[in-house]
Amino acid sequence: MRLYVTPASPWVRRVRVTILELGIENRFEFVQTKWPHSWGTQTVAVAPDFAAATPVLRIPALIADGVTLTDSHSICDYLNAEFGDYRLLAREGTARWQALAAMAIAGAIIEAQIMQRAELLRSDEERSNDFIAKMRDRSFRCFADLEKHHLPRFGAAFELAQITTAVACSYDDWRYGRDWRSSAPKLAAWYDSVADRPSLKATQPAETPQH
Ligand SMILES: N[C@@H](CCC(=O)N[C@@H](CS)C(=O)NCC(=O)O)C(=O)O
Repeated sequence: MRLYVTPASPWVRRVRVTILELGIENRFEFVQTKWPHSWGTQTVAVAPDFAAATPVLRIPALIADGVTLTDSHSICDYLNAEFGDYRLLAREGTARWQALAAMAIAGAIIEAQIMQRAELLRSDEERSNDFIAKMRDRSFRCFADLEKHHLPRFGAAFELAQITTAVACSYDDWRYGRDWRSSAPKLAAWYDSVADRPSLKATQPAETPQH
């Protein structure tokens, strides 16, 4: 399978952590993509093989046996079903819906973090501080909600809802260094307790090459 990646993307990271947690990294060719900072507002030039793989032109994108998947949700779902025997996300029932509910909140944080990033890459004249504040508020609200409604259900297994949550926490620390922990101190303690897992250590974010 071929997976298009960057080192900075939290969406890519949740897929890479999933791969490591499933122990299937040997099955992948990881293709690094490059992104000039103009990606925030413009269609940027990409390698022909990446353009051929995905009309969305976003990462992650997975070319698997007989199927191309162009977002992290479907990729994680696919890997969990095809290679994980549903151990990172229940196949059905209440456990599945609770995990999806938690993932929707953690995913909303990641989405807000990335939208904020794109906004910050705009020129000074174009940038909206209102929009940045809105994205920050959404992130912090969702961190607090994860703590209140979803953290109490986290079990011993480091499954997809926990992977997505840990990636959101880590990205905030790495990209913004802001105080989300005051909104969710118990979530912060949980994150600190999982941050040393090999799958997270091996996928620490780093700046994406621009050229
Ligand atoms: N919902 C998608 C979001 C993917 C996404 O937004 N990826 C970003 C990088 S973090 C991207 O490729 N941005 C480039 C662009 O929007 O042009 C997923 O879960 O994979």
